[in-house]
Amino acid sequence: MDGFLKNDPISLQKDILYHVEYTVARSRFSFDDFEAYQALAHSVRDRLIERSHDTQLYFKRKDPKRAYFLSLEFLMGRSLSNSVINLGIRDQYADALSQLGFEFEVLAEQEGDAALGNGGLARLSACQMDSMATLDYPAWGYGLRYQYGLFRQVILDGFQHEQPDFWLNFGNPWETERVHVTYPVKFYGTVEEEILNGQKCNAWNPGEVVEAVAYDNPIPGYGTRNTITLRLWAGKPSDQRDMEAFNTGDYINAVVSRQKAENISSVLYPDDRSYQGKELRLKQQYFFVSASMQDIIRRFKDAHSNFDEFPEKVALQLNDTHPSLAIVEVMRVLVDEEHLDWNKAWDIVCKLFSFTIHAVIAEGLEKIPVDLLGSLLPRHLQIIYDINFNFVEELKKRIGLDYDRLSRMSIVEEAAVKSIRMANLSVVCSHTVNGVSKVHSELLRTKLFKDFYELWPEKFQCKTNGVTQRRWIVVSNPSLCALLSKWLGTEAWIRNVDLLTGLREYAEDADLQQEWMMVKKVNKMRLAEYIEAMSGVKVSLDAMFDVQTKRIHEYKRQLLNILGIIHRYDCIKNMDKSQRSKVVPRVCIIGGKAAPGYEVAKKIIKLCNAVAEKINNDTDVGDLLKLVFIPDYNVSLAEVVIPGADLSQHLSTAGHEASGTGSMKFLMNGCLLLATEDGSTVEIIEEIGGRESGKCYLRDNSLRICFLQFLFGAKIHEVPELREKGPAHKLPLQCARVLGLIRDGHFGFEDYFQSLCDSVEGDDFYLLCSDFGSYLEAQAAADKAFADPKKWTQMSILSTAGSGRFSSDRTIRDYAEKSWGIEPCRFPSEFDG
Ligand code: NBG
Repeated sequence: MDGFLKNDPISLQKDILYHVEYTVARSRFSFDDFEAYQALAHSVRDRLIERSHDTQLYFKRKDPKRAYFLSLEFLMGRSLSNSVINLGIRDQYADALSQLGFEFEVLAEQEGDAALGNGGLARLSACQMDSMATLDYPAWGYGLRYQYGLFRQVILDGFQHEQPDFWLNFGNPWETERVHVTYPVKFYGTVEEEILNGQKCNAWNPGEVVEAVAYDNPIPGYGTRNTITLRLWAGKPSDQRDMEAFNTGDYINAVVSRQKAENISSVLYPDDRSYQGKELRLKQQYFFVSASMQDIIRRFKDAHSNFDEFPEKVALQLNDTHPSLAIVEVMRVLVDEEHLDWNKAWDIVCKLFSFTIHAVIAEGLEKIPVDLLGSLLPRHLQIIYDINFNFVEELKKRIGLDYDRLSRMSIVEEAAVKSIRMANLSVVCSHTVNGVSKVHSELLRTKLFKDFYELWPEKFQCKTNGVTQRRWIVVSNPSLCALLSKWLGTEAWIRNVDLLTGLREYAEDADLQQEWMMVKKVNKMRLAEYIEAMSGVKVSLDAMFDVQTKRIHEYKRQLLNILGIIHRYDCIKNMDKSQRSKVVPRVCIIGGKAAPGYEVAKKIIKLCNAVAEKINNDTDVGDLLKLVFIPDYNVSLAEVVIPGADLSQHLSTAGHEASGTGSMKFLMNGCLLLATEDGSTVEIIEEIGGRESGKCYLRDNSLRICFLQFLFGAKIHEVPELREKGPAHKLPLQCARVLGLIRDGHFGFEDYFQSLCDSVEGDDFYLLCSDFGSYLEAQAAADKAFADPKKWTQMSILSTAGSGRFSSDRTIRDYAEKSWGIEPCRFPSEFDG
C-alpha cells in the first residue's frame, strides 16, 4: 500500500491549508510567505513520515544487517526542495501553490540552513545520507542536535565577525521529537569492583546523568519509497539523580544545575581542524556515542538475544575520530553490562567498526589528555588501558622490542601531557581504515599510519569521496537538469549517474553547445543578481566567473588567489587602451568562513575585502576585473554560486587536501578547474583529462595544461625539497611586486597586512612564492581558453559528462560492499511499476 496521502494538486492544497490553520495556527484566508512555507514544510513532512514508517517496518520485518553512520557533524542545508524532488512531487506542489497565489521558489527561500557542521567532512556526511537512502541501504545516521549551528559570518569594514546561529528560533518543521526515545548518559564518578554471581566485575557509579532525547530527521531517497532517518540527540535534564538536591531544599541550584544538561548539545565547535583538550567537546562526543550505542543495542536486542550475531546485524561507521569512543563504549557495555568475557567482547568489537579519516597531517589527529578522560569517563580510561596493554603485548610478539615503533603505535602517548591517541585507537579496533582519495589513502599507508599498514595491510582501503547529483545538479541547477535529461533522453542519470558519459558524443554538437551556453547564462544571471543585491557591485555576464569558495585556510591558499588578482589588477593598470581591449574580463568570487580564533585566516578575509574595495572602485579597470567576497558562505549559497561559475579554483599546496569535494560539485555543473594536483583532483584528471577526448599537454614540468583543467604548481613529491630550499632564492619578480604593493599601503591597513607578506617572503611554508609563476601561467591559459567560447563550452560539457565517478552513490556502494557488508533493502512501491 502506498499510503494515505494523495499527491494531486487539490489534495496538496487542502493539506497546506490544513497546516496553515491547525499547525501554524493562522487563518487559512490570511497568511504570509513564511507561514506558507511552514505549512508547506509540514505537509511535506507528513509524506516523509509515512514513508519513513513504511521503511522502518519493512527493515524490521526483513531484519537485514544495518549500517550506522556516526558523525558529529552533518551539514544538511535546506530540506524543502531536496525533499519534494526526491519524493517526485515538486511540480504537483508548485501547481498547488500557484493556485493558492504562492510561488514555490519564493517559499523555498524562506527556509534557513541546518548548518550542524563546519566544512568538507560535514557536507560529505549529508551527501552520503542522500546516497544511502537512494540506494535503498538499511542505514541510519546518528549525530548531535546543536541548538547553535556554525556561526553566521558578518563582514564589517572588511573584517569577519561571528554571530550565533540560533537556527531553531522559528522551529524546525522537518524534525520529530521522540519523547519516548531517551537514554541516560553517565559522566564522572568512580569505578568499583564488585562481585556478581561469583564473578569480578566493574561498576561505574556516575557523578552526573544527562538524558539524551532523539530528534528524527527523515532522509528520502530519490526514485524509491525508502526514507531513512538521521537521528540527532539533544541533552535534557535527567530525573535520576536530582531528588536529593530537591529534598535538601536547594531548589534554585538544583534547577540551575539541571539546565546545564541542555548545554551539552548546545553549540557546535567552529574549528574544522582541531578540538584538542576541551572538556565540553569530549562530553559531546561521549554523549552522542553513548545514546547512539544504547539505541543500536536496543534495536538489536528487540530481535536477537545472542551477541555473537551482533556483527552480522550491525556495521558501525566512524566518521573521523570524533565518534571513536564508541569502540570503548561497546566494549564497556558488553563486558560490564552484558557480562561477556573480555576476549569474546573484543572479538565482537573488532568486527564492527569501519573508520574513515579526513586528516592529512599527524598534527591534525585528535588526542585526549588522560587526566580529562579519566575524570569524565573513568571506566573508559581503564578499558582503553586494557585494550592498549593487550595490543602492545601482541605487537611485541609480532615486531619484537622495537621500542620506537612500539611507542609510535601505542594508543597511549607518554609525552609531557599524557594522552590517548584517538586515531591509533580507531585503527587498532577497526576492520577497515579508509582514505578519502587515492592520494590520501597512499599517504595513510606510507606516512600517517605506516607502522600500522605494515602490520595490517589488508585493513587499508581507498574510498574516494563523492557528492550527490540530486542536490548539486537536480536541486541547485534545474535548467541543467532539464537539459541533461533532454539530451540523454532519460532522467535515469539521476539514480545512475554513469549515464552522464553519454553526453560525450554530443560535446561538439552546435545545438547542445548553444543550449549549454544559455543554461550557464541563466545561472550566471542568478548569481550576478545575488552579488548586486548583496554588495551593490554590478558584474558583467560576459566576464569569466571565477570562484574559490571553501573554508579559509592557509593551506587552501586563498592568499595565492588574492595575490594573483592584485597582479592582474596591476597589469591592467599598466596597459594602454589597445592592450586593455584584449583582456578577458573576470569576476573573481571568494567566499568562506575562518575559524573564530584563526588570526591569519581572518587577515586573508580582510585583505580580500580591501583589495575588492580598491579594484571595484577603479574606473580605469571597469568591467575588466571585479572582486567580490561573498559573506556567510553556506550550503544554500553554494547552490547559487556553483552553477553560476565558469572556472573554479582549488589551490591547496600539494599534499595538504585529503580529498576536496567542492571541485566535484563544480565539475558536475560544467565548471573548469584551475587546480594543483592534490587530493581528488588527481582522480578528476585521470577521469577527464586523460580520456581520448582530453589530451594532456605537457609544456614543461611546472605547467601541465590538460584539456579540461588548468593545472599548476609543485607536485606532492616535490614539496619537501622546495621547503628545504627555502624561499629566498625563488621570490619571483611578479610576486615581489605584488607584496610590495600591499606593504606600501595600496590597499590600506599596511601595518595589519605586513605579517601576511612576511609569511610569504619568510619561510613560505605553503609555497606561494615557488608556485606563483606557474599559477599565473595557468591563469593565462584559462583566459586564452575562455576567449574561444565554442572550445570552452565543449570543455564544460565534457566536465559534466565525466563527473559521474565523483558521485557519492559510487562511494556509498563501495562502503556497503567493501566495509559494511550490507545489501539494499527496498520497500516495494509504486516506483517498481
Ligand atoms: C575535510 C578535508 C577535505 C575532505 C573532506 C571530506 C574536514 C575536517 N576535513 O579534503 O579537509 O574532502 O574532509 O573527506 O572537514
